[in-house]
Amino acid sequence: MLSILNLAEILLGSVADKSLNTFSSELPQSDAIPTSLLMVLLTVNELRVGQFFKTFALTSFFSYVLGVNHVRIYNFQLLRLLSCSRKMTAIVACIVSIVRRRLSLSCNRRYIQDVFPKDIQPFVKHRTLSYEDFENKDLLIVGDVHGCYDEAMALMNKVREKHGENFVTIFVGDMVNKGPKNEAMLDYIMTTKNTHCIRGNHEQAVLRIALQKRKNLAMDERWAKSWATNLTEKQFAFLANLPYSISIPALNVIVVHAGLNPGAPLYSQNDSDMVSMRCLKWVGDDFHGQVLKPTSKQNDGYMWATCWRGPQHIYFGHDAIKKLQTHRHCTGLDTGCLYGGKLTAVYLNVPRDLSGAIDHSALSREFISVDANKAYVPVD
Ligand SMILES: [Mn+2]
Repeated sequence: MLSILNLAEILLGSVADKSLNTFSSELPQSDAIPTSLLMVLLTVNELRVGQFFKTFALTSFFSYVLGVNHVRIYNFQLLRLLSCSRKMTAIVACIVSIVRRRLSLSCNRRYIQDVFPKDIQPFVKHRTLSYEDFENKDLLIVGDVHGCYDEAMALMNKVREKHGENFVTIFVGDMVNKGPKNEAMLDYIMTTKNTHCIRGNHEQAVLRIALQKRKNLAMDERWAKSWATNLTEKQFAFLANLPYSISIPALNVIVVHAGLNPGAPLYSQNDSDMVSMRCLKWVGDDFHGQVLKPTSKQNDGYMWATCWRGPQHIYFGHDAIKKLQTHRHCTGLDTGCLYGGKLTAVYLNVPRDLSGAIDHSALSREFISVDANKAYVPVD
């Protein structure tokens, strides 16, 4: 009996140790192990019911007085060495978890303030285009433009020549920044009818620069002369309200800039993942053991798009290195126009029957692309 419990203890300790390693890069997803469960593991070893209740009461008291809802203990073995009695173990556990909790909260807060301050968050994170939004129209989804305005106009003309004017356009994000004609592109997406845009990591970057300028905060040298420091109120408000995703239930399609975590529903996706993820890799989680978590690095684990099993088809950009990606349930449209590649769009032909309902059996799609005029920046 004792050895099994010891084993459980060691296993729990090792899972927790892994979570310590990933702590700095991941926001805590859950507060994991509740006090009572930990205390059971801590005391049941001794198999003394009286002692168990005493220790439980002591820890609960500390937790309550100090305002900690959940107590985490990261390494039982270490705590055992540090303290000579069960009471001491409970006290040390409380102190460790309180310190960790405080650190984690302040780290979280700093992270959120630095990366996604509320001034640049949209009112609606996930938009839905209803049937009425594109009634009797087709759908065009365009890859990462990065201010390559001339190529974008060439692409739109090519689409119009082939299919006429009867379509709704969605840009997958990174419409601006890094490229040659950012202002012109921004003006185009703000003023063109039937055009929707997703937020990409570069819209996010532009907003951050603009916000730093507005608040007279210290700015990175690289960005101090950026075009983004001259955004007007209207441009700022437009970019700040770009959603992270657009869903089109009638076509079973979601458009997002970088990707979605297949393990979470849309409303609980992490903001930074949606604009920057490329891969999924296994990492230790406090409570669930090994889970797949998004990472923005190239070739770190699995390509997220190969892990997405539907049912929706996801259109995304952000990954210029991999060029056009056509997976069963995902399509990657970033073909590196900025780097001298192509600007690619997909045209979804949406036929209607006589009653006006979408005829799903006759849906078809076509990739349309134009070559970049030149390589504007080297691949980084
Ligand atoms: Mn991007």
